[in-house]
Amino acid sequence: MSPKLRPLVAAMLVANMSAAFPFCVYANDPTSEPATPDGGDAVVLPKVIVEYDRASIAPARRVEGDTTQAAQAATSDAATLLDRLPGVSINAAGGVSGLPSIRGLADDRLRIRVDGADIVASCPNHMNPALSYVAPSDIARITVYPGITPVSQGGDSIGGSIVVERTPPTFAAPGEGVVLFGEIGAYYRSNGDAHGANVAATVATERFHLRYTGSTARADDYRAGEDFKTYDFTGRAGHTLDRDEVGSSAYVAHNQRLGMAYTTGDHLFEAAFGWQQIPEQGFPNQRMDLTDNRQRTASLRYLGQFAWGRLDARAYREELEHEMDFGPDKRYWYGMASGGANPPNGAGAACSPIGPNCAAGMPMDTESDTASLSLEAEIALAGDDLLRVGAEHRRYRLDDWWPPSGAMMWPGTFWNIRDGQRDRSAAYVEWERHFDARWMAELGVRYERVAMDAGDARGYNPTSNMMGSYQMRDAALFNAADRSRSDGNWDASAMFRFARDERTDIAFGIARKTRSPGVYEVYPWSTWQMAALMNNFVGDGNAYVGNLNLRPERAVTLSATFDWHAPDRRWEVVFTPYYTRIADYIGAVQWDAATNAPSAAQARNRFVLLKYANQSARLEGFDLSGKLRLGETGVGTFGVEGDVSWANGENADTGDGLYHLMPLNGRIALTHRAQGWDNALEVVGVDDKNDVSRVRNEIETAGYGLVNLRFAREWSRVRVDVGVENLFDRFYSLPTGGAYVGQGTTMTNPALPNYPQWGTAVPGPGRSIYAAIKTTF
Ligand SMILES: [Cu+2]
Repeated sequence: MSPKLRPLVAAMLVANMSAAFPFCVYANDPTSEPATPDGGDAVVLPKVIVEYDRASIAPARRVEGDTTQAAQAATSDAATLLDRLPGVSINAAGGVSGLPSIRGLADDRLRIRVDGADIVASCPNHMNPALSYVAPSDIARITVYPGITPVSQGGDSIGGSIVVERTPPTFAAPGEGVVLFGEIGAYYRSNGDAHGANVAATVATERFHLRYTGSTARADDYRAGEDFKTYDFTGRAGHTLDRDEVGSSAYVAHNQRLGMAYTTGDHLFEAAFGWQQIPEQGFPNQRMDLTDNRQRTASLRYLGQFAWGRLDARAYREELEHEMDFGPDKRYWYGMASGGANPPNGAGAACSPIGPNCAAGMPMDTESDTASLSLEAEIALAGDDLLRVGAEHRRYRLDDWWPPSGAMMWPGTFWNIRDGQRDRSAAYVEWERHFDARWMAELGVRYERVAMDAGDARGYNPTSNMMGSYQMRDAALFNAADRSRSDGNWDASAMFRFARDERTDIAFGIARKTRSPGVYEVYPWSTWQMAALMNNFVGDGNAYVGNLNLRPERAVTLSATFDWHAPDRRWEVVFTPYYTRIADYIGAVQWDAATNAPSAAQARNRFVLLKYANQSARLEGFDLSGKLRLGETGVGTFGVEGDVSWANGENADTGDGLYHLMPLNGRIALTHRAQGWDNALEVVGVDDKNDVSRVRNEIETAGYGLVNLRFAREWSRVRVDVGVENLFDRFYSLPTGGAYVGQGTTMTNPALPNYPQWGTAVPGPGRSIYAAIKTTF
């Protein structure tokens, strides 16, 4: 890293790159020599990339290098790579679709980009969030801006930003001719019998670069540390689950990508095509499972260096087809002909033909089409000062419909969102000012226009309110309402950094950030419990109805980061307190479908119907992290590192807790590095969770401690990772994993003796032994 740009905090998580992994050479050390694979073919990064490391006065955190390598062995979910960052936790969902949460704010409240492209989930359950589209093995670096975010990295979000970068293009060194290199990896994890493989191959000359990456991942249901339920049935004849088996947690995922690049002097042109397919992904905390997800992407980029500064232009196109239905652990046949509400042994019998008395599953289809353009110029000013100006446009179209399958889902198609639109146009200016050697500032302002619309709604049966579905009433109200909306949102941020002396850095700032509601918060129109249960992207098992009158959320965040360290970073302690106030926070109120008004009485300890509503909220907390090199011995270098995160949130209107907040938690690891070895013994501790969202009947969870062991050994061409997660097979409930609805009669809230019933949290995985091997060529 250049001294000027050295991130305040990032250094603590950045491990040294290994020369054996040419893919891990990054732009952030312009003084380093390009790595040489053992084949002797020199490969270099394009000059324009090497010199391009975005200045960040904000205390950004990075995950890259060995840290990424070790985590890749233990997970198939890219979100999990962030789990070790202080203040970041993962809201568990499907096996490759976890949702990162930064200081209690998650999902659409964060801006998440993969190679410059904004990706949002196109599914009423947000089953396909941004990080579900990138395999852990394909990630070179993740930068997280917690809390206060530079306006160039933020926009249409109130929490932090996550920037995921794949490996940048590499070229042959002058005179090397054509070089060919790559890597092959495979892994196995015992819990859930998870296994997968990945390959990357690059052909490059001095000017051209072609790289293919492919990966595949597959897992069965995972097991908790002990039994966590008292029933075995799944709703399917002849199929039961063990009581420690977490239903609907299996998955299969495939990713492929072809990238091309051409470089000449100070210019780089890139084009890439991506194919992702998830033919199966279960969700233990959703009533549906993913039965197919196909994403195709195309992207173009130009990066150029000029006398005046730098220009970065990108274009992106994404087409997505997403399908859901009940997976193998959930009841599929419904209706009187299948055995009705309480069939023998809880198993719905196959019936035919589909019609008023026989339903075959409940297909739900979503299609979206995204096109975006972005342009950023970084202009060098006097001294080291920089001015960044940028413009972005993103066009998003979405259809969400549920074909008829019988019983109440009959006779026509249910249109959940038809012709949905959400378009963003933004412009920003950011000034990076270097006052002197010790003081720096970054000041920015951003304007963003978010325009939304949706066409007419339609129930399965648009001429009936049968059996309390209110389909006719709700659709008529929705179709008579003005559904187009446009928000003009202003963001501003001011950050300062002060290098007090060689042992103390301080960063502090204030940011105002705005987020317009997403299509799934505004347009789902049906108060029918069954339909609303399907519109849930938080995994709490409740039923949600959209609100056409939602205003954008506006957050003001204050935070400071104190970084005390030895001049050589032999030890460091980093402490970040923060405070966020959110006006028009999008919360929810319990809703009475019969009167179509807020419920008069609050229901407790069961699944409920909720409608999104603007409220206000505040969040405060701190992240504390530290590390210490204990000493060099004959058998290697020992160190200790750890972090503690605490957050407290409150709905300022109702006094209720905020949903999905992690309780006090921390981890401490004893690390050992020796020639070729990189090992760690890690202890994770999480406190009881009893500060919950009562309006959602969020489940309280007990505190727990876990022990993990990791060993990595690296030779010139081979790296082996082995380890044990949850060494003592401890049982625990995930504090932000939502409600367990992974098996049984999930389409409705069934009466006993049927399941699932309210009150069981999704458990975390029991012991898993894993091994991964990678070889480069
Ligand atoms: Cu879905």
